[in-house]
Amino acid sequence: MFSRRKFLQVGSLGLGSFSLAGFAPKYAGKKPIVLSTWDAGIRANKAAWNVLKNNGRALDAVEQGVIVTENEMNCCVGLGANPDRDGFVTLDASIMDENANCGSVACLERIKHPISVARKVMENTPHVMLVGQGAQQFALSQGFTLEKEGLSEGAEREYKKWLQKSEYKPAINRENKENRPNNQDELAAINSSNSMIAAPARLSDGSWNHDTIGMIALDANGNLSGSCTTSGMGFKMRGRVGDSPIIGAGLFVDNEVGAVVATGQGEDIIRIGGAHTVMEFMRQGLSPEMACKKAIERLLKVKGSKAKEIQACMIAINKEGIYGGYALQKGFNFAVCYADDKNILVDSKFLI
Ligand code: SD4
Repeated sequence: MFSRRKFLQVGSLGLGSFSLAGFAPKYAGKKPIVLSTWDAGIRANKAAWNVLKNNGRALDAVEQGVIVTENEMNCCVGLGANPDRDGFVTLDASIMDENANCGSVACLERIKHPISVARKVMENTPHVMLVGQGAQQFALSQGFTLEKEGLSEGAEREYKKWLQKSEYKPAINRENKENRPNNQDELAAINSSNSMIAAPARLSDGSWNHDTIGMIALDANGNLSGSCTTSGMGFKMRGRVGDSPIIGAGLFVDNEVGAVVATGQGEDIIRIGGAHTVMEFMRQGLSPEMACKKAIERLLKVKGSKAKEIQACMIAINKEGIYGGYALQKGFNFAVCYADDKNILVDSKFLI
C-alpha cells in the first residue's frame, strides 16, 4: 500500500515540483486574469480587464464585466431576453467575493442589472438570496429603476413562435456549435422549431448568440471573485430557477483555492452541486481543467443516456492563475483575458 508516510517521503525527495497528469503545476499561471463563458465573454472581459489592469478588485471586475452583457440585447441575459412561458422576463444572478461573502437574486423582474442587485444583497443585507417580488422591492429600495413591462422585439417574436405549440422540452442544447446553422435554410429550420430552448443559435441580425454569462477573476493582489447572470432558460415554467443564482451550483469562490462558474442545463448542474464539486477537486490538487472534467464526468454518470440531450459546462481558475474549462458536449467556448492584447476565445474540451 502507498502509505501517507511514503507519499510524504516521495514529496520530500523533490518530486513535489513534478506535474502529475492533471494535477496543477506551480507555473504558467497568469495574474491578473479574467475568464468568462461563451464568445460574448470577449466583450465582457474587456470591461473587467479595465478594472484588473488598474489594480482594481476582482469583485469590481466581475460586476463591471457582466454588466456589459446585461446591457446588450440578447436572448438570454438581461431584460431583452426571452420570457418564461407566461410571457415574463425573469432574471437570475449571483456574485461571490474573496471573503466568501455572496449574494444572489432569482426570478427578478423589470430590473436592468440583476448582478448589481445581487451585490447589494451581499453587501447590504444579512441574507444571501432574495427572490421574486421581494428581490424587486429590495432593488427599488436600493435606488434601482423599475423598467417598463414588456418584451424586446426579438423576445416578442420568439415568444409568439413558441406559443404556437407551447412545447415544454427543457432538453435541447442550442449553444452547441454543431447544432448551429451553416446557412439561412438551417437557421430558418431552427428558428421555426418550437422546443424549449436554452438559447437560439443566432440573434435576429444573424450574429452568433450566447447564453448565460459567468465570469471569474483573479486580481493583482491575488484575490478571487466570480459572477453569473442570466434569464435562465427561454420559455421556462413560471418561477423556475436554474443553477446560476445558487451559490455552490452555478458559482463558487474560495480564496484559498480558486473560482468556478457554470453554464448549461441548470437542473443537472444543481444535481451535482456543480461549482462546489469543481472546487473540491481543485482543493485536492487537480488542475482547473481536470477538476472541471471530473465534475462533468459526474454529471454524465447522473444523467446517463439523456446526457446527449443537454449541455453543461464549467470554467475555473486557481490561486496561481491557471485556468481551464470542460463541457459535456462540443461547442462550448470561453474567453480568457490576461493582457491588453490577450483576450482570447478558447474552444473547450468536451466529454461526449
Ligand atoms: C440556467 N445555467 O438557468 C442557466 C442557463 C445557461 O447555457 O447557462 N444556459 O439553467
